[in-house]
Amino acid sequence: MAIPRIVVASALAILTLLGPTASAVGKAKIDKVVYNPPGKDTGTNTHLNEEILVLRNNGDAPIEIGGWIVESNDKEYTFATGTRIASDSTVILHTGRGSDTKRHKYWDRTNYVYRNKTSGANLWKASGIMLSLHDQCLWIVSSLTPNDGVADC
Ligand SMILES: [Ca+2]
Repeated sequence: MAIPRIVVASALAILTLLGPTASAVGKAKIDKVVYNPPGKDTGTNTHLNEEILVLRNNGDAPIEIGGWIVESNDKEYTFATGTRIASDSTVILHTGRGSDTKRHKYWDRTNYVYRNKTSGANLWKASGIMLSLHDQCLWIVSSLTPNDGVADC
């Protein structure tokens, strides 16, 4: 059991160093990543779209996320100009192809993004041309930790 605890401690240390310390109010954060949806990785568009990353805004005002980037496993998705997370709501990024709505965005990929092994996803905030690491979601997969393919962050 020692190794996973060390990894968790390191991950928390990284979050402490890099993550904002403000409360969740008014902050867009990664709420959940379904990095390994149930069933075999068949690569169908339906299954690709079950691989999701959920951004949550717990605040009382909408948050503009146009230009913000989700990055994982050397792959990047940039939210279109004008994208916003409504107050007390979520925006769900699906890996596969689809037509964007206010709450559901589609990466339009033909293969998976998130590793089914220990990995993570980063959310980069855009301020003009500057990008800063805004939030991070890490997941640990080992024979010692139960794994349902979902990272609650
Ligand atoms: Ca995956």
